Amino acid sequence: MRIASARVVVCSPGRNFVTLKIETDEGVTGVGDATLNGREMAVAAYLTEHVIPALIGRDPARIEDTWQYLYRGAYWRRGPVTMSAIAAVDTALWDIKGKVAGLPVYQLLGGRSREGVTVYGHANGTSVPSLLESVARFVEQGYRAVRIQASPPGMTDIYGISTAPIYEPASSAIPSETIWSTPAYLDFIPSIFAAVRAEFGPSLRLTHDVHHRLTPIEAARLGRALEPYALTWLEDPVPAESQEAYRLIRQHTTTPLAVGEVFNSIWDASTLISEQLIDYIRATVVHAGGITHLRRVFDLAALHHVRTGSHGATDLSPVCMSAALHLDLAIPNFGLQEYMPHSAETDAVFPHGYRFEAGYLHPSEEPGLGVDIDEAEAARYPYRAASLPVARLEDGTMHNW
Ligand code: CS2
Ligand code: MG
Repeated sequence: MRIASARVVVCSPGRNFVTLKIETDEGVTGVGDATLNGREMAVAAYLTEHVIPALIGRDPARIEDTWQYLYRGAYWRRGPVTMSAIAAVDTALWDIKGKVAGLPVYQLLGGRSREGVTVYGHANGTSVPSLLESVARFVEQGYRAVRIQASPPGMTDIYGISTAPIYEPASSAIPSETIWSTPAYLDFIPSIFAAVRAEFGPSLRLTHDVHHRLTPIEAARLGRALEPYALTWLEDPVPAESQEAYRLIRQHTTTPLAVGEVFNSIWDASTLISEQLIDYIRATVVHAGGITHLRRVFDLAALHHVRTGSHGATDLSPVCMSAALHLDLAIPNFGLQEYMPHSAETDAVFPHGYRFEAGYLHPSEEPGLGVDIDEAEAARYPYRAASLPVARLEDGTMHNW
């Protein structure tokens, strides 16, 4: 069997998605997600100009060799654009291998290690009462874990808060600007945990996303203040280009830490994992080189008592979510999977067989990944330029969004 063709589909059913579809000379197809929020066309061009021509005629069964060929062969290693493009090819080849074998991909990865994939939903509010209502809606639906975010008094338009049914931070082509105040935030966040624990008790698993806004010593202070509320994790307290920065946070708090949604290779996380500076690694299939490479990251994590907590925001397509679920089901050190349901338009473009039940997601039992792209449906939603916002401090200094 040979790869006969491959094409990139860019569509925007509510938000932009980049999808690679590979077809073999025997008519077997596979899909891979290549979406990089706000930089979609860079990955689309990378695939079309530099990757697809080299795929034609290759044996689709040689997943590892193709991964190494694309990684080593680029000479310019790593980076989100390169690794998302490699991920899309890798994911599509696993899909094909599953279809050829007549098995769901998790069976090729060693089979089921658990009955279902525990997911967390995103509760948020502009105030503590509206946050409590939002948490209650998730609990009613059966969620066992929720992320909680609320706006500190006086701060509007901050990361993670939305009244829209489908949360989407990317909007205008030129980034919108938001204002950030660390003192207001640090003063406020412990109170939302106190309120949620008082209302919902100790067993609901809770997380919170700082979204890279703090310095290490500020993060240490927040982690310590949150210890009474027994978080499952505190996410991205500081940007992690400096992995060593986490040593300082770790010295001061027992609040578990989760990092990695912007990572694209094992090298981004090697110090964090091997020194056990984090508790959960949040890298994803689409941005971290596909199933093949993410499995390698997760295996390293397993050696150091680090569990997984893959990114699963709506800017990763149902193709990525399907792939993530097969991996989550198979690996020994699964922790928690983020899950934000997509819009009805997105679900129609990407017909998929995974399902939510009683707080768990279950991957499709169909051969392969159990997801596809309906290209006629996708064609109804052309690409629209949209960027993530930026953040400034109150005095105008650029900060991390
Ligand atoms: C986030 C994301 O889900 C998360 O944890 O940090 O929503 C992130 O902001 C987006 O994926 C950025 O595109
Ligand atoms: Mg996050």
